[in-house]
Amino acid sequence: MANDYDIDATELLETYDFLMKYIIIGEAGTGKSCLLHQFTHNSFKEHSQHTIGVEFSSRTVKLGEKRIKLQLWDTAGQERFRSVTRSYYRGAAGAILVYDITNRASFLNLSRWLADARALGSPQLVTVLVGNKADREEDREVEWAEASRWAAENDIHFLEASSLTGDNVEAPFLLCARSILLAIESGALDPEKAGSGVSYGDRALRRVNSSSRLSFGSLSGGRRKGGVKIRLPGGSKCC
Ligand SMILES: Nc1nc2c(ncn2[C@@H]2O[C@H](COP(=O)(O)OP(=O)(O)O)[C@@H](O)[C@H]2O)c(=O)[nH]1
Ligand SMILES: [Mg+2]
Repeated sequence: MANDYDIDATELLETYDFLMKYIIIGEAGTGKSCLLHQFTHNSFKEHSQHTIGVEFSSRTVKLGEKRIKLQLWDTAGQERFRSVTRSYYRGAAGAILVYDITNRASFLNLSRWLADARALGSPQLVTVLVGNKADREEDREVEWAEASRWAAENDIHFLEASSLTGDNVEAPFLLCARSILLAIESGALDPEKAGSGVSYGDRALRRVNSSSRLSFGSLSGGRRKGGVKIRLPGGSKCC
């Protein structure tokens, strides 16, 4: 409680328009954790260990004028964790489905992963297929055209990436967010509906009251352009 009004500039920058839940799925060893690490830290994760159950991270991205906070759930690909990881699929808005272009078995199992995600995720789940380890062209076992065809047949997006070099690592996350935003704009997805995997962010301060150490003046001096709506405890807004 003591920190309830401790709102600082960092927290202000953390405000967003939408919060979207993503799951990262696919066989063990395909590079899911490395992909995520490259996306959130801009570096290759050396000595990546098998993920135990589920690990969480997040990153806020900007699409046009919208700030979107991505909640990223990295799941273990191993069979023995399946019942644990599946429970995190619930209500996901986006799925990053990863296979390894140098491992044909990881590609052949994709249907199972996709079926699980579709069964448990949001009804409007947006899936992006990522053929990872594109830097290992000489060891390729899955042709781009074959994967692209499979993705089209299953109505999902597709691209190849390398968590090692960072090539195309941001693209699947942004592509997914863009599709979800389009679904919201077209009315197909309602963020206020439970289980949609998306919620509205509060691009303003939630915990402002008379004892707040942050004055409205420091808001207008901040980096954000345009008016900032502040939700007061009573539910009324001011700008
Ligand atoms: N060459 C190459 N190796 C990768 C890439 N991504 C991951 N790896 C390696 O693949 C192995 C498994 O990676 P990890 O992220 O733990 O896989 P996960 O089980 O799917 O989370 C590790 O040895 C990584 O160093 C990549 O893009 N290129
Ligand atoms: Mg992992």
